[in-house]
Amino acid sequence: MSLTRLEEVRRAFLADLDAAGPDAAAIEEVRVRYAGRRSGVLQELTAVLRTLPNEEKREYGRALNELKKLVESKLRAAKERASSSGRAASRPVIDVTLPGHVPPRGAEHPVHLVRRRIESIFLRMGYSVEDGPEIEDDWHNFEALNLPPDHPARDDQDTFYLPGSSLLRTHTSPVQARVMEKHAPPIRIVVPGRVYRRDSDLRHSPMFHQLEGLVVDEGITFGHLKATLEAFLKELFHGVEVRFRPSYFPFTEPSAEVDITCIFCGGKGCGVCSRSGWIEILGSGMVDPRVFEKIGIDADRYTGFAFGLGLDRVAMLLYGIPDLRLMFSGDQRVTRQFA
Ligand code: 2U9
Repeated sequence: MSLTRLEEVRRAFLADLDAAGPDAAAIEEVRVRYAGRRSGVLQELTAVLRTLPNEEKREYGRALNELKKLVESKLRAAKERASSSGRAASRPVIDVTLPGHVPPRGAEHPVHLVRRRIESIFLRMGYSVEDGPEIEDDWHNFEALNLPPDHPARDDQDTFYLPGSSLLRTHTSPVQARVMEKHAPPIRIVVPGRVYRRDSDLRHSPMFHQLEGLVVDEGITFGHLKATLEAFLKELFHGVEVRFRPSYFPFTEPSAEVDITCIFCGGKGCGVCSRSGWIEILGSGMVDPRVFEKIGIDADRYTGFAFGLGLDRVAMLLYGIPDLRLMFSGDQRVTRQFA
């Protein structure tokens, strides 16, 4: 009889709790009705225990305890559900019809623009574009390029040395050395990339961009160098005149610096060209046979020419950017103009 009562209460409790749903107040009402300390149903059922004959007490007591545990755990679970759905209800509603934030449109950096212009000229001449590591070893950055250990370009002042025996490349030339190690001639490549030197003032940035070129084949002459660089410069800077001046680089012999007529005054002389009418634009030369020997290319069979230019300087000239620092400022008033 009393056990039937427990079963009835169990069913009623489950039904009431079900009816309360996720409503926290309704769940609390159910708790008070069943588990309330003063007049809860479970309290009543506990009072019944004392009135039972001894032989019924054990079984009733065990069943009552089970019912209490059930009520407790079901109430706890219901309350947890209510509080988490309450949090969901208080979350801000997202209005998907509101206009979104339009991100500002980016622009290609002037250095990237000139890099691509120059690459496209050389791609049409049958060159390919190569790149390589910015962290280099002494051999590829210096030794292979005929830069003896006491050469000033190897000074601590110029090179960023890294822990161990590595360094930040001071030019893109080690990439050409690596290409020659891997591929037999004919080679026709241009190599753009970031390079690093311990130099920082109005005209120098510790990181700047170079583009170098290398041609190696049988029968390559200084005539090929001149014709190639003249064609290249006349296409990049429309209508300029080009002149070659003797110079020196450790990795080329003979070497030449190449000037164009000033693109601001047409050669008459102005502030940009220091009244000379000419602007120095690249360095070049015939690959020194000692470089070929170091890398293991037959210097009796092959000759080649190489050249290099600073992309940052070309970008400043082509786009009339007056200050090197503007190039790396990330200032959108500069970059926006290239959108
Ligand atoms: C190999 C052989 C020869 C690369 C060369 C120059 C001349 C040169 C500078 C111009 C301005 C770099 O940006 S700059 O500072 N470069 O004048 N570079 S010939 O000659 C090489 C390279 C690799 C194996």
